[in-house]
Amino acid sequence: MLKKTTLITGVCGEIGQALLETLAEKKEHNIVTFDLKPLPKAFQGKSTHIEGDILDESILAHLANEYEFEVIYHMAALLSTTGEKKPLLAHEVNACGTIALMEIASKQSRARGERVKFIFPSSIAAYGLPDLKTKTEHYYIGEKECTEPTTMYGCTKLYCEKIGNYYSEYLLQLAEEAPVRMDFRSLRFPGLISAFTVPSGGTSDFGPEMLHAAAQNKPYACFVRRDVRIPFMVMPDAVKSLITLANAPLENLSTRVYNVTSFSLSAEDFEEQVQKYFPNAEITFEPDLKRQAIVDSWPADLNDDAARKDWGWKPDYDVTRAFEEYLVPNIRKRYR
Ligand code: AKB
Repeated sequence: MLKKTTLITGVCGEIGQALLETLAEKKEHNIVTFDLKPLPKAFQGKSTHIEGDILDESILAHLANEYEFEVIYHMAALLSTTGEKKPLLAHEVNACGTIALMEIASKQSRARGERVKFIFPSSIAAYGLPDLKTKTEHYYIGEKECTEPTTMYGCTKLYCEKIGNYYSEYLLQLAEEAPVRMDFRSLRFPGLISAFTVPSGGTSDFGPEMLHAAAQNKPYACFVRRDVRIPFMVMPDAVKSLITLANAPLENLSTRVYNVTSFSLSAEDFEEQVQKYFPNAEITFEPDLKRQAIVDSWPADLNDDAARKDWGWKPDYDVTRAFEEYLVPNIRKRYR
């Protein structure tokens, strides 16, 4: 018999692991997880795990035939730095893989007459500011401004936002009777910081890398200039935002793509926070001009008014609470 299910793709990534932990605790869902890698030991038993490639049609057919999805959290993606090293693969995974999954959500929505929710993490990489002057002048970027991404990762995120909107509002618009369509909802995330995992392949990674290195007494050479500024958020708030958006009544949503953020820090501010808790940290700044240029094209901060107004978004962690109560104690424990 088909079981009503929540699917998490890319579960072995940073957001995927944190999301599985929270959803499994709630015990409200039959959870299926999907990733190229096996589920880490600590998570075994929390979900039915399927190991495979998002581009493998036979695995996708198996998922579609075996389960009735209520919610799909589609976290699988190549991040911005990896995407610049392998742009075609990033396009395949991030764009083609996402559309293949949207097809499943769409077909199941039509077959059951119920809108399958498709929750998609987008990113500040969907923005592209042409120069530092514009970055300073357009400080709190709104969803509709400056969407000229400079990376394959950013292009695929922006593109999938558009396709998600298309699948939710217009797919089969010429059919005699309007079909029941999937329900796409997306969050444009800032740089995310977890106490339990270290990112890889992203360009906002300089923040979390600096902190995790300091906690291990390792020297760290930061790959961006001191003055580079982007918004950040800690992982519990990222998970909270995904679940709150997924549970929000559709009639409250004025858009399908929302900015969310918590605090904005320059690389130097980040260093200051790290030094406050790890005074012996050895941090130097050795900018990599190419990765630097990517971060320069991202906004200094985000305007998340729409999320606050439509579905009550409010981060639990400002910068002080983030370091004092979540990051530092958990990271200290981790490397003790
Ligand atoms: C990356 O750096 O690629 C990601 C992001 C900001 O979306 N962390």
